[in-house]
Amino acid sequence: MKKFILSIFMLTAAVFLISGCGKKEDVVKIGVAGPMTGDQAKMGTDFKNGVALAVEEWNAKGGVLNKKIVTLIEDDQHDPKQAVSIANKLVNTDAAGIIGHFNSSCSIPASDVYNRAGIPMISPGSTNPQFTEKGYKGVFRVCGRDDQQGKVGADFVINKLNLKKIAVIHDKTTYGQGLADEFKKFAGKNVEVVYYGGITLGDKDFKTVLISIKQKKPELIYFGGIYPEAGLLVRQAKELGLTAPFMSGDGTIDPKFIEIAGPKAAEGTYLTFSPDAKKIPTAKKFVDDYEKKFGEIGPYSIYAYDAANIMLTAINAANSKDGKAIIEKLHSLEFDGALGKIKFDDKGDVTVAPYIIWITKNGKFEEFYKP
Ligand code: ABU
Repeated sequence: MKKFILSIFMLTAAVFLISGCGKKEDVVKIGVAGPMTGDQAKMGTDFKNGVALAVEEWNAKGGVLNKKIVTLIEDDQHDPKQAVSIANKLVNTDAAGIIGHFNSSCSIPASDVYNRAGIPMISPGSTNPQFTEKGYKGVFRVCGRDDQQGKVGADFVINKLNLKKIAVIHDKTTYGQGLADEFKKFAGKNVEVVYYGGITLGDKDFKTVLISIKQKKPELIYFGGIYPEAGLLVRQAKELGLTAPFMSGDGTIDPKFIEIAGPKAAEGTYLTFSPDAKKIPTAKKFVDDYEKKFGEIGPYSIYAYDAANIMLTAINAANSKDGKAIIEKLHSLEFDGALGKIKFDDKGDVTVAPYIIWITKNGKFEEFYKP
């Protein structure tokens, strides 16, 4: 009997070893986190595609640290609690770095988890200033900040449109309210804010708020929030006969905004975002390759692509999967991105973050004014 049990044990051990199940996977894992499902899924998909293209290019050249790179895609559903839950999941999977999240309301609480685990994160699109103000060494973003884009928007309203009365709405999120407050802080010095208030994320009917705004006769309505709500606000404002132009930030620059608002209502709306990636000479190869593979680039596709390349370059330079070594390289190196040269400051913000004014014309976003 003893002999029989011993043979079974040896046979099981042999099968286990031959199948490789006992070995630790010899790959470098990169976590990709964002809203992969739900009404902001377009942004998550842009992230996923941008990172996939960068990883495919690295793997074609042999990967990093002589290992294949694999991505671990996680969906935070733009919900802060879900973001913390997937952050905990990712730190337990031996990920060397994280590309994400999109929403500042997710990136900020998730950064507590990654920081505790010593894993670097680069957000392609979280613009709330608080994200990099916690003093975490491993937190980076390749986009600008809302104190920068809020000021650019306010200067445009004051100095170019010469307006005197505005309404400010936000979606009560970290990003939406934060951006609206930054805009109001700068604009409110020269312009009367005749309405200030929040709407609820996910609501579909904003007519009560818009009727109150109409009575105050503002010359512009500013919105801090994302395209699903922005599109509905613009459509319903038009239905109510509001003629004041609409302005918002980077959270609305997606074709979905025009689709939801309808091209007629969206005509003439302003927003702040960085310059058109399609006009940046260093981005040409990225744009061609991305569009061949996935179709039209999204606003944050190139940011995700650069974030992934930067993370992999830092891993390669550190010659290690150790978080501390990678973070050191992220702070010290200058990177050649599709967006151009990228260097992080001590906080993890990019040293150059240009914001410009865009306008919607004939159902498309166009660059309008460069400060
Ligand atoms: N920056 C656009 C929206 C993402 C966020 O910061 O919440």
